[in-house]
Amino acid sequence: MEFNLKAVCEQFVIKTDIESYGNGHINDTYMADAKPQIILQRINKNVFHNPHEVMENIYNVTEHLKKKIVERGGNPEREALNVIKTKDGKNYFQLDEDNFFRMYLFVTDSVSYDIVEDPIQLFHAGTAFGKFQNMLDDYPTDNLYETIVDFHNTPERVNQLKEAISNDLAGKLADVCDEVEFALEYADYKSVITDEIKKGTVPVRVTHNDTKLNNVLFDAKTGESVCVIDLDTVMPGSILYDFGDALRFGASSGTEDEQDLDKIWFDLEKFEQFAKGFLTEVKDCLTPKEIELLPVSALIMTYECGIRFLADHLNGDTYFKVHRENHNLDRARTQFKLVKDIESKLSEMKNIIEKYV
Ligand code: ADP
Ligand code: GN1
Ligand code: MG
Repeated sequence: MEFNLKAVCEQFVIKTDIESYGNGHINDTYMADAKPQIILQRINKNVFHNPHEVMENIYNVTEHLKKKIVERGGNPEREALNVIKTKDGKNYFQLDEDNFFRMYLFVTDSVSYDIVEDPIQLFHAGTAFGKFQNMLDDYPTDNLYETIVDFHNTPERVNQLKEAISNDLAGKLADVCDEVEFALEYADYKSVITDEIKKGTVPVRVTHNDTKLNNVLFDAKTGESVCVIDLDTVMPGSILYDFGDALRFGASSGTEDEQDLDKIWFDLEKFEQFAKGFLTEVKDCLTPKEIELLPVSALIMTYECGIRFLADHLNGDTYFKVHRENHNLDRARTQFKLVKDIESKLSEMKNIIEKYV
């Protein structure tokens, strides 16, 4: 569907032409070199059924973050997302029943990465997500809508995969028997985090829940992290989700959709850099169970993402954006390769964690 984006920008009192931008899998993102530079996004209504609630969360969380950043002597226009309101004073513009747009200040002189070029970037990403966690430590969990129910409920994700297998909507099941077999074999890990949450040994905190490397912006000159973005899934969750998910993407030796699996392994140097940055910020607030589960959280989050990609492949690619045939299948395969490799490195990961807690 084509949109008159110029007219959409005018709703936010910005007169500009605008171009596609970034590599997110969910929303449609555009950037304009206007004054000020801005990001426009069409919120994915298929994924976020209630954009109003998403934007209320984001507005309240970013206001909270900006106060903290000012108290710490930082620059709130660069270190937090800044929601630009519409001419009617709203946090988003609703074009019609299905199409919701929001605008942010573009974080100036920033870049995001789809693959780690230098492990030090992961140290900076770890610091960014650790600081983000700290700044939201006193944000009340009951002040947040659950924008995607059961987002990191891995047992529920396994149920969704089983449903996709039995429906075989896209008729692809016969071609992915090996992947399905792997997914079902590794389902033994599915409840490791959720069981501890139920017991209360892993506390529910305000977490980001989508700590992919390209959801951190880095300073184009210094290479240090500037701002954590993509706040659609900020919800009550576990710190293990944020730790594990960041490593799933950041500590891989290759891109998420690499087709040559010989190029994919879990890089312990990258793991160590992220752990160092993250734990320097949060180690004092972790419970013993959280510390114990840090290594396996990388396995579980990678497994969960792998089965989500596989389920979407079987369902006919209705959730994640795809840019080629079998794109979700390629992504599932890299995740499963990583799961196996992480499993063989868990004891080394434990030793690394011990250095930083
Ligand atoms: P998605 O949910 O689709 O992943 P994101 O919010 O992560 O969407 O945005 C996609 C990409 O756009 C990011 O990875 C980043 O490169 C860029 N981006 C998003 N917001 C900003 C911003 N405020 N300033 C600079 N770049 C941004
Ligand atoms: C999506 O939006 P993006 O591209 O940052 C997804 C994450 C997945 C990730 C896999 C809301 O993240 O959960 O881990 O793709 N976000 C949502 O790359 O589903
Ligand atoms: Mg993103």
